[in-house]
Amino acid sequence: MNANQESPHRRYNPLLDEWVLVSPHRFNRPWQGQQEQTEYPELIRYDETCYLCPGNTRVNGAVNDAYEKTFVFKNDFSALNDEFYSADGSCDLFKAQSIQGESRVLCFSPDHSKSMALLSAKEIKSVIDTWQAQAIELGGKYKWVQIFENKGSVMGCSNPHPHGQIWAQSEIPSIPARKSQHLQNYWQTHSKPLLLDYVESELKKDERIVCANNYWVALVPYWAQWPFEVMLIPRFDVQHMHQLNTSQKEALATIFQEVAIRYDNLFETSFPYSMGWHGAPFDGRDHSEWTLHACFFPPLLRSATVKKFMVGYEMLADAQRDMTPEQAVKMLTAVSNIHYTKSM
Ligand code: H2U
Repeated sequence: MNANQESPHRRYNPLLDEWVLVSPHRFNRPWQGQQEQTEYPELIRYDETCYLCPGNTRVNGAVNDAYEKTFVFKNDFSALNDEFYSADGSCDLFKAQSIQGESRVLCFSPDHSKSMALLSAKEIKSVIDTWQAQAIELGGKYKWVQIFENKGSVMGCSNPHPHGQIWAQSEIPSIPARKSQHLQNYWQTHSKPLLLDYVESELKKDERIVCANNYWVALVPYWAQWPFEVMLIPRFDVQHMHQLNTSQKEALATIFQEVAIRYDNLFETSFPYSMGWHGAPFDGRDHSEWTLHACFFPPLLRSATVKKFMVGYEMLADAQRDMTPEQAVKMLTAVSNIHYTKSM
């Protein structure tokens, strides 16, 4: 039987109790399908037609502050609000639930031409400070605060101005709820947070580390589904964003910037991704099993224009990837940690 590193195999994701099919030999298959537009950084620092630039008027007529660092506003098209839905579907087959919440938009910088990869570590630290303040405020009202960023039109981002979103809600969403359950199961057996054990083992193996500092590790998880998926995991015990101290936030800003720069350098493009934070729910309970962490899910596969599609087998069976996470790490560590537009 042919058994080698290139052979198809499945890898288990203990956070979500699911498998990913790895088929490294498929990476060189020909591609005659859809090509994405290449996105380069925006050139103008202020765009009078942008809904997110300082001082500009948004779609609904509200005027943005003349902000100098970050700016948060209530999403004019909020997915969540404080109304109550009278749910009459309460049987097994037709279950509905009322949900309350708030959706906010967070502009990372007044400079329209920037992205996380182009902001300084100090400017990224201001974003982290804002994430903290939002988590404290919204976590006081809702059980779940989802901080995320969609970057690039291929990820559904509606505007190139550097921004992310914060959705807070009364019910814990499905993915974090599953994660919570599996973190709890691990805690009950091992009396240690799963992700702290995981990051320690990854540091020892040193096969999937993109970069690391005293407080944080960026790695392509063993069970990554997206070609260049990255997790940012702390090397210390922390459950919530708002618990990070100044040194931990400064170190986070530095490593976040390095991940974003390496992403952009990979195909010399403004690298699209969806990124978000997972931490313990705000339900007043002890959540020692949780470790705050960020997940980056970038869609690009083999160039700035060819993306991975999660279709067919992925929709019906399991996620599947062609190159291995180890090959992805080799590519991410081979590129410079200085942004390609600055080294030209
Ligand atoms: P995305 O780029 O990830 O779609 O986020 C931008 C959000 O900004 C989007 O959810 C909101 C949209 O509803 N928005 C406003 O609230 N007001 C506006 O004037 C434009 C966009």
